[in-house]
Amino acid sequence: MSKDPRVVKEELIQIYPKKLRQKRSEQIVVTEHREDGSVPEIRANVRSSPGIITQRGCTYAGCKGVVIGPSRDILSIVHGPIGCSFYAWLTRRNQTRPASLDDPNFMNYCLSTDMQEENIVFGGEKKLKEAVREAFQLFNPKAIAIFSTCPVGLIGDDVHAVAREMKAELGINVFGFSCEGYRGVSQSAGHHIANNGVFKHIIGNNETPHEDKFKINMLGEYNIGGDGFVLEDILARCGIKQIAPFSGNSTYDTMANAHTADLNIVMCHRSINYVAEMMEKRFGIPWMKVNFIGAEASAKSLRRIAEYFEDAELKERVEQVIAEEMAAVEATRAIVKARCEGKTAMLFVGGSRAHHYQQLFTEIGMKTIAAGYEFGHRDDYEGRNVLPGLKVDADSKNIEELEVVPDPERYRARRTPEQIAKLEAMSEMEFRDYVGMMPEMDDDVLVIDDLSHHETERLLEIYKPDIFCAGIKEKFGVQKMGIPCKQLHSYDYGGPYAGFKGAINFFNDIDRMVNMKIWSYVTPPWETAEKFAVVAAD
Ligand code: CFM
Repeated sequence: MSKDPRVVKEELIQIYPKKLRQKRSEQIVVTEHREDGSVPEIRANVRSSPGIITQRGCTYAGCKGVVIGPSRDILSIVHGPIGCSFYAWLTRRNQTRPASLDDPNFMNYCLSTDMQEENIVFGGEKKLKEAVREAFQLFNPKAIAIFSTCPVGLIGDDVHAVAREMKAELGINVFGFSCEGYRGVSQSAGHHIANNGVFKHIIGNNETPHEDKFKINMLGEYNIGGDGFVLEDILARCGIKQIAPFSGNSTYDTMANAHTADLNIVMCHRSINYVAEMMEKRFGIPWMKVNFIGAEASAKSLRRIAEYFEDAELKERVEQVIAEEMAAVEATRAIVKARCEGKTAMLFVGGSRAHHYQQLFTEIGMKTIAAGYEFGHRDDYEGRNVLPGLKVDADSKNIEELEVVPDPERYRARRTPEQIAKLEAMSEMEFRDYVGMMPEMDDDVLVIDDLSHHETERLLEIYKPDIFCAGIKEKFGVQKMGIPCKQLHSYDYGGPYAGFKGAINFFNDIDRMVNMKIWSYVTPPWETAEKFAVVAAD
């Protein structure tokens, strides 16, 4: 059948009932750069349709698993049935490195109130209080975070009241999250709820000063497979002090101290842009989007940071680090590119990686032929310039928007509007902006929001890409069709993939996957269905 993306789009959705067909038709677009500089409008951040088999996760996953979970000394208690805790236990590869063996690290634990029918009927607040007291006695943490699961919202337990009471009783920071799984349409709502909590209950609580000249926070970096370790090393060698990572390899104190930095750099826009915005309003810290996925992208991001600080010595050191790292990158890239050039990739990941990883494929000559987010919003696809025109629907209204005003004592504009304008004019450095995925893609490529399983199968059959990037839920279904599937959430137990050393790892891993002969020996299940039927009948 035709591989024309417009024809394929119709093919993907023709099986659906009329109403769903219309909806999916708005969630699937073909890229184009229009004369006025715009890209096509996509429908995103709306509910998944029942029965469609989405890749998405829930709001609780976005709050507990993604944003707060990676902070090693905040003790997480899940208020809900045991399954919610068990299935979130050690399932994301956010690594952490305590300074010593005596330092608290709760990441391996799985704490739950283990709600039973009795608690559903008579309420679970008493059980939650007992759990908080018990956890405090056992672990003596600085902070305890309480996460609500679906039944908590349904029966109306007030986790915030419990948190306030326990905070007063125990004398440590205790805070709760109304992040019931159903609260939003996806993980994305959980990110927003977590951002609000981090801002309200953590940032600004630690006034430790730092003498360093160049102080930044790294937002939206979760240290999957050790990515954060690679970036910490690069920044340190450049002489840039990272006050707080949000939240890979972080602690309560580092995040509480974040307001002392002079710049926020944002890796994953989707999961943490709210914190960046709120910190600018309250403390006067500007933010800019960076990307450390891809060697060239990493070099560009480092140069942007150096330009922001307008320091000749820093710029020199940054150039030195880039030069040191690039030699090894180029050596591997030349070998891998010769073997991978012209091959094709599809990327369907959460909210950032489907964009960022296109860069790594481009660097080895591979072409992205379809991409999409599980839960990205229109600004992640089209750029933040669409934000003023976005309609806020009932599902988004469900999530609190914090009113943020300048802190009367601690607000200090790190740069004047004139300095910002000058920096923006000097290079392509933009503040408070994210251009989005589509403007950086080639024309005539399929972009699909909240890809369904049916669409995945049809895409694979029609295009037969050399590699499909997604998660564990998709992986084995895809590989049974004879196509290697790279997990871009967990990295298939590999990585790190960030920065320069990460790029080398990625190039080598992709080379192995796309050039492995074994895939050509796999017969897709539908071609063997008859054979199986005969065997079964015998
Ligand atoms: Fe940001 Fe992430 Fe992502 Fe994300 Fe995620 Fe993740 Fe992801 Mo999985 S924070 S949006 S909610 S970059 S866990 S580290 S890989 S879906 S693309």
